[in-house]
Amino acid sequence: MERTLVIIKPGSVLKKNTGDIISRFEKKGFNIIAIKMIQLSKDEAQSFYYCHRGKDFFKMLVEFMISGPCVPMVIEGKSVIQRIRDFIGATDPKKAEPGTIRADFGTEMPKNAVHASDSIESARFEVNFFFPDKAF
Ligand code: 3AN
Repeated sequence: MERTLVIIKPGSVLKKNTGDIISRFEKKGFNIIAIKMIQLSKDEAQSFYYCHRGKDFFKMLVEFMISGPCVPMVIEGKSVIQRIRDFIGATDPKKAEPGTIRADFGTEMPKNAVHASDSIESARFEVNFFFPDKAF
């Protein structure tokens, strides 16, 4: 069993796609074990994306992530980290496979609808970041 952290990004919340995106995960059979809506501060967004510090898109990414509320959630299941990555599609919505969440709800980077952990290490950090009681 694994846990992974998914964030419905501010652009999706603003466009009122939150319910539709949650529904996609549920209809696929994924188990959401924690969920909340929060407004990230600049410090929090910078800490969450610390691995991208120094990259040319870092400032744009942080500004976007604090532009409105977002909806982080923990999903639990067998091999769920990779399965969720496959399910949401490629980072760039224009390259994401048709039918994936990023293809259907994203526009361009960083407005790619959702975030999902990309490894066990990042999932541990990211789940603990938003939901310390679900740390693993
Ligand atoms: P992923 O979210 O698929 O793991 P990463 O880790 O490469 O992708 O990127 C982290 C976030 O930074 C992504 N959500 C993406 O929207 C944003 N990002 C990545 N590359 C760019 C870019 N060239 N311009 C703007 N935003 C970017």
